[in-house]
Amino acid sequence: MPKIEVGIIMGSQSDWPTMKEAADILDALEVPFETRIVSAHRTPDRLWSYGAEAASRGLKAIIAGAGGAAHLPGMMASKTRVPVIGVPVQTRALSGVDSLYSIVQMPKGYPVATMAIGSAGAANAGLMAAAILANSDAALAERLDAWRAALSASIPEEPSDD
Ligand code: RP5
Repeated sequence: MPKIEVGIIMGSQSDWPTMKEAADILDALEVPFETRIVSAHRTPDRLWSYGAEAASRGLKAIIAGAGGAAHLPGMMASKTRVPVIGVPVQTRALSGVDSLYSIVQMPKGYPVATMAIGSAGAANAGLMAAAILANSDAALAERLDAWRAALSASIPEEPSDD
């Protein structure tokens, strides 16, 4: 069984289409991960136990996505020293600016590494988690370097009409 070192958590099933972008990146980089629905408001006890056990279970990074009054990443950061990467999920009412502001303005002492709103933010969260793990995993560092080089090589030098 591969060791799970990244947790992807989200406030609701409705966040999964966004958070799947993080999962897809981790799959591509062969980083084992787990996924859980953990809501700050609807399942606070689940949030607390996930945070309490995260470090002792060997998690090295937690990607936390939520929308609206998005307290999940910040509350998780208050409960564990495992780095928390926050993903503001885009909302219908306020386009995700509500999620962003809820996640980014943490008080001094409890950081959340906050990504962009929506799917780009979720994909970048996967890359950020992989980069954290790559500091102590040479094979993963090579895969991440190759992934970045391939992205760079896919960008044409000139625009086209096609
Ligand atoms: C948040 O409320 C979730 O993270 C989700 O983005 C938002 C809406 O949740 P649902 O009403 O779709 O379950 O807690």
